[in-house]
Amino acid sequence: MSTLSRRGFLQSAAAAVAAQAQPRKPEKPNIVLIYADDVGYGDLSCYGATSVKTPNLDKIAGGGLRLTDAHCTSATCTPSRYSLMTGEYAWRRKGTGVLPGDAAALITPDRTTLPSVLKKAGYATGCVGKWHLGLGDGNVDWNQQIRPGPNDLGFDYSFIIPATGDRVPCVFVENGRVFNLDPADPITTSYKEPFPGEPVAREHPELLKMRASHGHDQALINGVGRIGYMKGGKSALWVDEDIAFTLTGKATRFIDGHRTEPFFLYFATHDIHVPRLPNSRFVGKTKMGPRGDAIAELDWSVGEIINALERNGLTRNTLLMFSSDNGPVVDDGYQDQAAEKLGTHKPAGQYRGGKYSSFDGGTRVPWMVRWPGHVEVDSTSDAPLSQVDLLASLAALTGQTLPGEAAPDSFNQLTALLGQSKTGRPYVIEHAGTLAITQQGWKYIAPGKGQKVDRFTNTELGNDPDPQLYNLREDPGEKNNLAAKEPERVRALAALLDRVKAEARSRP
Ligand code: NG6
Ligand code: CA
Repeated sequence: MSTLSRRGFLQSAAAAVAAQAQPRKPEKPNIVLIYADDVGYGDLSCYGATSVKTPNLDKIAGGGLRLTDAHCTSATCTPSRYSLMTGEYAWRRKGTGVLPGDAAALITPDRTTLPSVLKKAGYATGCVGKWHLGLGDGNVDWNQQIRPGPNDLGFDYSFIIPATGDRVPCVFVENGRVFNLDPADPITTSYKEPFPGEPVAREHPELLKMRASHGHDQALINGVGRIGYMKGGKSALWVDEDIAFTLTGKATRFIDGHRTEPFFLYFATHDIHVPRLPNSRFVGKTKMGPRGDAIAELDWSVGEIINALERNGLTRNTLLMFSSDNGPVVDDGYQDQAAEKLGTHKPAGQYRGGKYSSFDGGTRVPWMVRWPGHVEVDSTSDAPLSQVDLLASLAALTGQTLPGEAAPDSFNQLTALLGQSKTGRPYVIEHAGTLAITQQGWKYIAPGKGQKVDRFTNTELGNDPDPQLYNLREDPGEKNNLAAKEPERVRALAALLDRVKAEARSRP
């Protein structure tokens, strides 16, 4: 028995003695979900990376479960987050692609959401970090209370990046109000036209500390070109190099402030999305340049969360999870030497493709789960799991029944999530340019239009006008298309996919 599993065994034995002494209370562990941005399956040392060390992330894995066939629902941010929050595949709805920073709220306040379910169960709910699910009614005024937003969808507290680090407005919003805004310097944004007198990145390359490799040539803020234009709000602008500190501080403060009641914290980091500008404390921590150093910064943030739980005596009673919103990308639009300095590092591990791709690298992401005494230490599971299942699984954990129309694609996979069952969901649907479905190790990618390799990011997208079929157990790298040899399997998987598409709900 390893030291870790022995400790786990002793802890469970102690818990069993305590359970005999007292009547069992309903289980309401605190729930912390650390949701990173663009972290690939191979980016953490606990998933095989050697060019970067992630001791804090490895601590979650060592103290719990490492899932090896876990997927976000889409190969980009907005649709994955939409599914996480609503338990519905984003591709069922129009307008769920990568959103601009001035987009209206995608999720309406009448919907059942992950935080609303936990709030109903008596949890204090907090959202810190990247949102990217739209805000307001489509005509957002950054100088007023902004609604709807996270606080209308079940979060008691929110401190967010409205969209992404590379999209305007480059300000935080706390409980619907721009953080540190000077009312005398109001904010206006536009995704169409520049504002006269405001610097534009494509006109002032000499002012840039990091140049774009594609796009990112509009508003010039903190020496970085962004997507979209903005004016005003000078006192509220974030400093990219401090984002991790600001967000981590808000997240740990939320934990400190709620130590005496059950809480749910959704901590959505900016790392390791572009622009990658880690704090000077992390610059040079790896040989991979800003992308590797951003992983080191992410690991520091995770360590701070672990410490906050520890110092409040909450480690044992907290279900702590880590995952990512889509697969990895190397060059995502800035000249940050991510490709040049990659060396032997494999961001998607043995899988093909990455962010934007229908190949497994697009959605197969790290997912670790730690809950001392409930999840076996230092364990792994290849149970197929999708982030769309989190809503129904946590509803089950907190003893709730979902209304019929809620979370239409979310399966209760609580036992798989805790490593108690290795079965997992019966099939997994992956969404990028086209849809793919995996069942018992066989993956079908529906015919897809468009380029095979993205000319900006150099990602293999998995698009092919012909159907593709891969045996992931023998060919995890999706190199050998068996569709022509196995027409029956292609037909069966395509039919299953069509059925799920045709129904408005797939939840059993
Ligand atoms: C792309 C951006 C990319 C990133 C992505 C969204 C360009 C050229 N590329 O359009 O940098 O922002 O959108 O990423 O602008 S996500 O993780 O939020 O989905
Ligand atoms: Ca992302």
